[in-house]
Amino acid sequence: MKPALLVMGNQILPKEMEELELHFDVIKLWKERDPEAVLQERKEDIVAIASVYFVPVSKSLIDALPNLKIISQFAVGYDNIDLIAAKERGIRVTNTPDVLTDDTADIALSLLLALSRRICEGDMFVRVGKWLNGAMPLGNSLKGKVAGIVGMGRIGQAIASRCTAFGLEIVYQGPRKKEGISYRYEPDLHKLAEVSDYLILACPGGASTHQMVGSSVLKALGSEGFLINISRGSVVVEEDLITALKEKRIAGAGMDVFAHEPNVPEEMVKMDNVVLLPHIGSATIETRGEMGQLVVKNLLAHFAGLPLLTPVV
Ligand code: 8YV
Repeated sequence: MKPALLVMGNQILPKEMEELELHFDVIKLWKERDPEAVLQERKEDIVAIASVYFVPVSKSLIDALPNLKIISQFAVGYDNIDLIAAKERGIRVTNTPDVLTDDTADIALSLLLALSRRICEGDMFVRVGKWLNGAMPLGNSLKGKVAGIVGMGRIGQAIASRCTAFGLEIVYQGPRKKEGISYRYEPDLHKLAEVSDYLILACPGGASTHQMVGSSVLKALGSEGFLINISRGSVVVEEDLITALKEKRIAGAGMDVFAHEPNVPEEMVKMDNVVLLPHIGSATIETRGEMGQLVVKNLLAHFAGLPLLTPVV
């Protein structure tokens, strides 16, 4: 009998899903009409979870599955998983780092360019025929501007090297100065915002960064500053951002992530000083395939008694 694997959301591509089905009795929870009943019925069999960032793997779910051994997350971020509860039970957790770094950094730069050079606005300007009546407003050049990067991990570093290529100066913030990184470190988020033309959030989600960017940080960023978020919606106080944008206390925002995805605040949708994306940092065929491969390989390694490829705990 194949071991039972609970898949929480519909993001793994067909090829990797087929591989999972070859080795596991796959329960596709998002397809079930009564997920609670399925969990109740299968709770003793489930030994593994393949999780997605937008469905919580809570303590109560972990506690409800007495034979759970591993949670293989289809994402680099794992703030949806109760790690303490997993650790307590000796349940292993894996994620999908590295393979999505470049694509996610590319999305940060796409937002940065779209904002500074008014790309979305320009596209609309042509489509609706406004060009026939004259030129559109000017954008801002990047050369010599400061990118303040919050979180100098793998993705932060990839964003920094791209920004450097565009002539931006880099300053970064995080819990500590990083060994071997020569960019200027600014431990204070407010001070970082003050010196930044573009404040780019590339930190992990979770308790340590929860609502870290609110009205006072946005005030420090100032009326010429742009906010870019490719990390987690939970890092920003969305109401404060809406107010700052409405009152033009910041110049604009580029958002790939939101507090209550897939819901985007209606007020934001109506604004023209924002660029909004549907959480597509890792959304390429190549990267989603590699992420799926890591999910499969971590699960197979675990059940073969081999070391995990990308363990979190
Ligand atoms: C999602 C992400 O994983 O990796 C992360 O932490 O936020 C994204 O790459 C992706 O949308 C797949 O769920």
